[in-house]
Amino acid sequence: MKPQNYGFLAGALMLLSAPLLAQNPIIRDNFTADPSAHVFNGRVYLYPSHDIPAPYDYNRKDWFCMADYHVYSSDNLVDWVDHGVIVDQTYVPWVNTRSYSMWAPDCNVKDGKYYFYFPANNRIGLATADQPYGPFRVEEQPIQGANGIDPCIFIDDDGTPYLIWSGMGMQIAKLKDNMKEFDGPSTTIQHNTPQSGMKEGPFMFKRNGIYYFTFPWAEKQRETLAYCMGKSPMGPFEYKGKIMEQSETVCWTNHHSVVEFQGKWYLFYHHNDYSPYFDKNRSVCIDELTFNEDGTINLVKPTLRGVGVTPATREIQIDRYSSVGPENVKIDFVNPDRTFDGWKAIFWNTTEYRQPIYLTYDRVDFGDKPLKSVTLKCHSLAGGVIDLRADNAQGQLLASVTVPGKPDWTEVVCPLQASPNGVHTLYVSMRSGNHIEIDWVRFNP
Ligand code: FUB
Repeated sequence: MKPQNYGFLAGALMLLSAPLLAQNPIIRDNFTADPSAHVFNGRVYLYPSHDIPAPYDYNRKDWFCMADYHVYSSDNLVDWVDHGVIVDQTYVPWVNTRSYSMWAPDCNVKDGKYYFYFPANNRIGLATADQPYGPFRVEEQPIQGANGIDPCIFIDDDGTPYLIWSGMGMQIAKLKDNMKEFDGPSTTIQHNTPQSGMKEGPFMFKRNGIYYFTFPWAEKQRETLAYCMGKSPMGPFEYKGKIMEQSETVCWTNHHSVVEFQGKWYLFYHHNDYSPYFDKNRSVCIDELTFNEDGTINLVKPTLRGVGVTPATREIQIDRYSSVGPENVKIDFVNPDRTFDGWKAIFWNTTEYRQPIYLTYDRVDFGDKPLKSVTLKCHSLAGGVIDLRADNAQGQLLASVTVPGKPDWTEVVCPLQASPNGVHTLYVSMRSGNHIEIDWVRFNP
């Protein structure tokens, strides 16, 4: 079997792969960056790049290192299926098989065929498939004339395809129907920004007849996400502002895409959540994007909670909180040596209680049948009591869970006093104790 034929397994894997849970970051077992999201046949497909720690045969230990691409999909933005590897650096005849330079890709559909564009060695390659999850067949040659990185494939409502990439400036070229040759010369996208600063990662979308040309832009220390609006994909474009400010922590890059799904708009972006000390191992996040009447975009503030509704019967990772009391709740890795194990919420107190010591996690679906008990994965040397309420501090008390004093993590099961119907915020507070760590909370039927 030729290497590029491994993609034939991808479709079959769809049903076998274990779903991954939501919250930010959305993919919790691999580093994922440069997210390109699209809706195909009512399902969201995510084509990120895939950061890996540098292997022995790659000596740039401090740089981006990417050997292949996976595709993920979801029908609710909460559960993500990993369809496996669709393209690897060893499948591409013109790529140095140890260059680990498979940077930000994009994919789109035209006339029932899926076109996956990827950069490597400053050129842009193409792979095609009949399904969004593959198998993808890699073209023998890169796209002639496209020198650079970060391809975006935008298809206008009339079916005209445009390839946009970051080269000497932001470039755009109309493509022929074969999707691999320019239909006319490429041009630099005319747009204005208030000051200079490196730009890359172009992403174009259209809403209500307006074309949005969006890009990461390092006008200060780190990359922000910025946007321009225009009347044609070829420009000119007028700068309108930021979609996201630079990260508060040390992730130098950001990279994004924008998608409409089930009547809402979403921003996919990345941050180095699972790799706080090395910003080239990044993770994809999602937050909602909203527009004003005139089409301008409201600034998106990154959240831990992310998007989507979490079923109460799943392990609810309350460390991905939606709000937190002003002090006395800290978030830390469960195991700093294995960051994909995720985080824990630490409720702590010193001498006197400065109540309330709490956090909230919104959009929990309790369903329409009463739930019977709750399990807390927790750890406390001295023990204490955690209260779980619906909605807020005054809300219905669901359970007061006694956390035993123990040296190890334990799963405590406690009967529920009440079980609400439908979607509620979960309010979690420490009633007594001075240090209780919680990994997750799960309600049981
Ligand atoms: O992922 C490698 C590079 O980092 C991408 O090509 C850029 O957009 C930046 O995210």
